Amino acid sequence: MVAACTQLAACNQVTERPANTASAQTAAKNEQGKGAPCKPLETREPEAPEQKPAFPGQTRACAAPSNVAFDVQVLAKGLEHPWAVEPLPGGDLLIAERPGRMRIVSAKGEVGPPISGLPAVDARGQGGLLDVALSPKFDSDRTIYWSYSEPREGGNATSVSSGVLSPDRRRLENVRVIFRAQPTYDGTLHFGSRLAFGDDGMLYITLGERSDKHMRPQAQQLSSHMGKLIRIRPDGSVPPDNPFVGEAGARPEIWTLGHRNVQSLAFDPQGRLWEVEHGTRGGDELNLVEKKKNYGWPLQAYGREYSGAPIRGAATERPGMEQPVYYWDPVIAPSGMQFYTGDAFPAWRNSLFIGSLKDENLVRLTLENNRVTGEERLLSDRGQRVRDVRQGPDGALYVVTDESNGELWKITPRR
Ligand SMILES: [Ca+2]
Ligand SMILES: [Ca+2]
Repeated sequence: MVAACTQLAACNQVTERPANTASAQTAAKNEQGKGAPCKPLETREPEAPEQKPAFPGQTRACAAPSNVAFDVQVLAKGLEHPWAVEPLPGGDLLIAERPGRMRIVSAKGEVGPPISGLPAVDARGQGGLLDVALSPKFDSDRTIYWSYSEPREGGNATSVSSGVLSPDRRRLENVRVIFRAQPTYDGTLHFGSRLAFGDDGMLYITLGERSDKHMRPQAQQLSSHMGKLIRIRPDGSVPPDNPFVGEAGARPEIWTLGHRNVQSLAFDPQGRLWEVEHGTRGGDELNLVEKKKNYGWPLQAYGREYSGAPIRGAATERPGMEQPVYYWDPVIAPSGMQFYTGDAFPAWRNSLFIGSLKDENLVRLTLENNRVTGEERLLSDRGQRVRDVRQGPDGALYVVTDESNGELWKITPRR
């Protein structure tokens, strides 16, 4: 049973950041440039100590304490492995829970009942109900999109469905599957996936490569959706300007290739698409996503196998493959991301927020000229796996935690 925080005062928990003298701007300047010394945020031993970055600043960016004081309000508890939080117009929050439920939490923290009408999910392992996204025209069409591991004959794979939220917000109607990743595979790992709409009106979908060694090469094969970013119209049809349309044997929905397992996707304020993907041990990656490009996996990668062995056949640099803008060693296990554009936190404007499952915190990056200039970790005191982070219409940040008793947090400037 999900218990709402009916008395907000009782649910509120306040976090104050420790005071720091350096500002984010100072740290960023140090890194940008002129050879001035900088203290990297990451000081732990690397997991792949032999690897070298392709350019300065590709890993271990300067510590960039923003010295922003904020409150964390626990809006809801008792959510079962929430995978996505999507702010609705007006301030309520749409939540996806991995076992296969979607529900609305009101702006005041009242947890609504599961919304009916969703298709079945295969919730074993990393599977289940994954991301949700609102139609760009949600105000008029009330349409919701969601990704999930779809149980199929012979296994499962990631699919995306759309449905219209009923006026009483209790049901999804006109539900239809608009995308089915191929091939079907009998496994429980690396489904991706995040959804994001571009200014071009297209829906971008991230997919994993299903993890098992014999599946990995499919990330480089255009005949497979595995390990790809997908671009489709909201009705599921293929836009004619996709890069592999008309290429024999290629799946026309593919936008980019060579991805491992992407659970973070967001457009920046300039309209460019970025993703963060789960790498091997010592190789989580931030990438700027551009049409038709090859992001390397499994031929180009940072990190090692989780067994500690080298990745057979992989190098950290290969011609024709994109370098990550940034990589984490040790890994953070990234999920969810948001470029901050609100007015509530002027010091955080243009920062990139990324959830960390493994380190149980919220990563904040500063970027300049497509390079990471600073890194900060927030919410570390709470000890919960951060699964998704989104900005609300009020400029607050909303976070859900990947726990059996998962929570929804609202982050606002300290009163
Ligand atoms: Ca989402
Ligand atoms: Ca890569």
